[in-house]
Amino acid sequence: MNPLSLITFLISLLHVLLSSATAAGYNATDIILLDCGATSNTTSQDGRNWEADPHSKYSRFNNPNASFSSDATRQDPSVLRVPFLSALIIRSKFTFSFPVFSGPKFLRLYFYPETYSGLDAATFFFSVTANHYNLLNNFSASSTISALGSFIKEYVVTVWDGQMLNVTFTPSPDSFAFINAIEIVSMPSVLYLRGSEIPLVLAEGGRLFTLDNTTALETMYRLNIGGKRIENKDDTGMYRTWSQDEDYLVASKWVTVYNLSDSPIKYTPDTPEYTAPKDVYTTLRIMSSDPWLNGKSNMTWIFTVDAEFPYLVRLHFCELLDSITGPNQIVFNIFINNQPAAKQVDVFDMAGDSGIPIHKDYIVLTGKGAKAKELRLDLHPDQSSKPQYLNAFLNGLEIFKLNGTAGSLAGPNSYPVSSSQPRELLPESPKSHEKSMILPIVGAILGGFALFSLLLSFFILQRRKLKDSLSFTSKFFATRTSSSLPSDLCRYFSIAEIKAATQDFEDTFLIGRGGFGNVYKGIINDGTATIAIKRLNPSSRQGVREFCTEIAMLSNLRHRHLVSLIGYCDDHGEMILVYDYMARGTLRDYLDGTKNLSLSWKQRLEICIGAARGLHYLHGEAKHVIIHRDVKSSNILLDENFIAKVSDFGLSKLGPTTTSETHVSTMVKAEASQDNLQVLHGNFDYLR
Ligand SMILES: *[C@@H]1O[C@H](CO)[C@@H](O)[C@H](O)[C@H]1NC(C)=O
Ligand SMILES: *[C@@H]1O[C@H](CO)[C@@H](O)[C@H](O)[C@H]1NC(C)=O
Ligand SMILES: *[C@@H]1O[C@H](CO)[C@@H](O)[C@H](O)[C@H]1NC(C)=O
Ligand SMILES: *[C@@H]1O[C@H](CO)[C@@H](O)[C@H](O)[C@H]1NC(C)=O
Ligand SMILES: *[C@@H]1O[C@H](CO)[C@@H](O)[C@H](O)[C@H]1NC(C)=O
Ligand SMILES: *[C@@H]1O[C@H](CO)[C@@H](O)[C@H](O)[C@H]1NC(C)=O
Ligand SMILES: *[C@@H]1O[C@H](CO)[C@@H](O)[C@H](O)[C@H]1NC(C)=O
Ligand SMILES: *[C@@H]1O[C@H](CO)[C@@H](O)[C@H](O)[C@H]1NC(C)=O
Ligand SMILES: *[C@H]1O[C@H](CO)[C@@H](O)[C@H](O)[C@H]1NC(C)=O
Repeated sequence: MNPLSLITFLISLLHVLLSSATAAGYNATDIILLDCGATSNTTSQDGRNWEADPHSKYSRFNNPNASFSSDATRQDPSVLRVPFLSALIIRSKFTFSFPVFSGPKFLRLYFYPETYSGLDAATFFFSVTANHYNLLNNFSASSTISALGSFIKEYVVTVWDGQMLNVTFTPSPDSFAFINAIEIVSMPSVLYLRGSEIPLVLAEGGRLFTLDNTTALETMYRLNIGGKRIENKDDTGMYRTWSQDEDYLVASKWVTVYNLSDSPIKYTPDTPEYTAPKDVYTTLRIMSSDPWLNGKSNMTWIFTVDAEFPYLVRLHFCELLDSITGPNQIVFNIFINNQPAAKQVDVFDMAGDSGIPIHKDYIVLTGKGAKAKELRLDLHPDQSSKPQYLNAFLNGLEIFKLNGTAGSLAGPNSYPVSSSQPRELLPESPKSHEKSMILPIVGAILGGFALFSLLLSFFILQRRKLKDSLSFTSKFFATRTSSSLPSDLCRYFSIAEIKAATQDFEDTFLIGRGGFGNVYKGIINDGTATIAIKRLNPSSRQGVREFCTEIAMLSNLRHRHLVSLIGYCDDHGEMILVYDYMARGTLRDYLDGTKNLSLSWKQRLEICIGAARGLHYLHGEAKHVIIHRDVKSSNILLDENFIAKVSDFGLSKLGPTTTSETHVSTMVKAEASQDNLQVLHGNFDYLR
């Protein structure tokens, strides 16, 4: 080892040592973990100790008859026992008073709506306040989509000098309140509520909004864009959770770049180490390699929010790509709810170097009406500044709801729980008398197994390998010539490759047969990737049209709940489609008992919601609404984690270009039951 490399080695060792010593980034002054209803202290899976409160340290001023402890009657194995098993059931107004230092705090409320001592939490309605902020009003914990299991609501509330943090639960008349656990963690006072002026995104533009510590926040979304989920213990000391962004991304054809994890992150006084964990900055989502395509497209995320509240949108950026070494290489515009939020954003230029994280805050006001329930973020390359690459990227995102002028953060319950509205929400399903919004879909999908399956099933896929996306990225930064269509979206396979993958269509590789041909499992990339190969029967005239439809439709679609088309082959008169392999096969196999394994109700519900999300994506893409026309259980495939993927687009039609023309002919396939299909093809807005 020569002296220079020894020095480099020592410096990097020092760097590793220093960064692990300050890995937490922030040391909380207050951490209170209260496992409500528990009789003894407990430890959760993340290694934290939860305090039981049998002697009412925090709640001694309440009437002892106001509450009682109870364990959930049944607990789903996917729900953590600590702190979700036990709950405090509250009969009348009940206050916890937490002694904390002054300053902003994260207040996290843990809920698991189940049956407690014979009382079904689905029937509970209650309100929650924290000091003078109204957090929840006549809230039903079962009405949120996350009520499929347990969930956590996170708030930011500032406690003033000499105050306690009082959290009060008030049951609605003739009802109960409940709470499974309460977590309080302090945060740096300048993290979110800096008292600074933040650009207000408005049609007129130019106005500023002062966000200070008199306002309380509710966390709506916190995403590690293009990266993996970051668990609370891997946060910077504040126990925030960062989720993946796939479910909110509109066209997921954009590239994910990750494993830039060797690059050092240079934190600054403006973006100190506690702002976000390193993983947020080392992963990102970036547009395609094709400048022509990028110039015509937006990279878009859509979020469901409550109308009539202001929102704080924080975008995290960090330039780490090797090819970006100066300003004016990637410059883009940011739109929020179709209004320009920032023009000519050049991350390298703003940060001053690569590897320096920055974040940008915006305030958006939402008005009334259905449209206001959506918060839409668009990134679009800026052509006017003539950057070197026409591209845009994002590393992380946080969205908070701000309290209204009256100090309330309480929105309506997400689902109408009464029976008065389903008709309105499902205009195409006049025969539906179901009271719940979820039951019709369950019914439709379960009912789907009565339909006979004509089409083929094809199975699990392995996500395309990391190295593919990285080599692809370096490829597109290396060449700047624009091609007509991105070949990366749909790979061309030669018949020789297909034959190699299936040992010349050997029977042992056969995984399905159908009217249009056979489906084989195939192995490619030196045995590192498994694919599903659908070989259409060349004699089928119908097949030619469906072959083309499927390529045209699917090559442009990427969504967590749609089967991805990897490529095709039309060599030597063959018509072959190549998909991700779905390890668990079709939903139908589970419903009709072909597979000796039955799905839990939770899995069924998640599959229904997944399939609905996939269909919603098809229906919701503004430019080309796609009507599947053949939704049935044999066209819903399951990956190894039982994530539902809608498949088989051979019969799909492009719908109207605007959502206002709702009455296109969407004639469904012959044998299909009109009712089921209409329920599934109805308006899925409420599921988002
Ligand atoms: C947090 O506490 C640890 C141990 O007490 C200390 O080593 C570290 O420097 C502290 N970090 C910050 C950001 O204050
Ligand atoms: C439970 O935890 C609290 C706070 O950590 C502690 O004060 C108390 O002594 C513990 N109780 C038992 C029984 O260990
Ligand atoms: C609690 O309930 C019991 C029995 O119902 C009653 O005797 C008692 O007075 C109540 N205590 C209070 C403080 O209301
Ligand atoms: C609230 O913000 C003001 C101004 O930024 C600051 O002086 C004050 O200390 C903050 N109060 C608390 C309790 O954090
Ligand atoms: C709470 O919501 C339920 C269901 O929507 C409704 O029946 C009840 O009247 C509401 N209660 C109050 C106090 O608003
Ligand atoms: C919190 O509750 C305590 C006692 O229950 C009361 O003395 C105090 O004034 C309350 N503080 C606030 C900010 O409401
Ligand atoms: C990108 O988004 C903006 C704002 O939402 C919109 O005005 C523009 O038409 C979009 N561009 C494309 C190519 O979709
Ligand atoms: C939030 O509520 C507080 C107290 O009611 C109020 O002073 C503040 O202006 C509100 N914030 C916003 C953004 O309206
Ligand atoms: C990225 O690479 C590092 C080593 O360079 C490895 O430890 C880590 O697991 C990789 N991360 C991912 C997401 O593959």
